[in-house]
Amino acid sequence: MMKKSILAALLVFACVSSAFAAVRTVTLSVPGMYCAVCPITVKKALDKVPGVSKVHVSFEKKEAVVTFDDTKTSVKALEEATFEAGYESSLKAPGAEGKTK
Ligand SMILES: [Cu+2]
Repeated sequence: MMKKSILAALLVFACVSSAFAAVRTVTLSVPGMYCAVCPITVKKALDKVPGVSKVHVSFEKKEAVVTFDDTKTSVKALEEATFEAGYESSLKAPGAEGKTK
């Protein structure tokens, strides 16, 4: 009886922790892109990061929308990847969208 409840508790814990291990989508601001080839370089750099499943880079918006598994990589690793490729990037704060310059 006791053992079973411990097992049940472990199972619940496993479910909870896998719920935290979520696929996240973040928007990175990449202000250093100045021509149409830049987004391709940025996309390639982000695609190479393990755990990244989807990358969409917009030259017009100067941003990269990245979908990744946060158990395999982090926003910091993504920023480092673009930096390695020659572009500084930073996480766009939610709500910064549509902000006038
Ligand atoms: Cu360029």
